[in-house]
Amino acid sequence: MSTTSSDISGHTEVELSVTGMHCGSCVALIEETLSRRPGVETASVDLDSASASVTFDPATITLGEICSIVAGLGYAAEPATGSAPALA
Ligand SMILES: [Cu+2]
Repeated sequence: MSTTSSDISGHTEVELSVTGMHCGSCVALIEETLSRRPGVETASVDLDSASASVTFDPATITLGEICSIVAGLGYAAEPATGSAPALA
């Protein structure tokens, strides 16, 4: 994945763009749900920029699963395109 980067420990950090959040409760829900999942090291959600930074172990959980977890909470998540300009 071009939007992920791995360090030598095997952990991967990805920036997600998350839509559908309206308040701090949304942020907390996503952060808590993600960070409880095995394989997720850290999950940091930013409401203002509608983005999430997630560090995970790709041997345990995949980027697709992370997006599905967020979708299951009622939001939409997709890898942020670091190189291409967003449509906003
Ligand atoms: Cu909310």
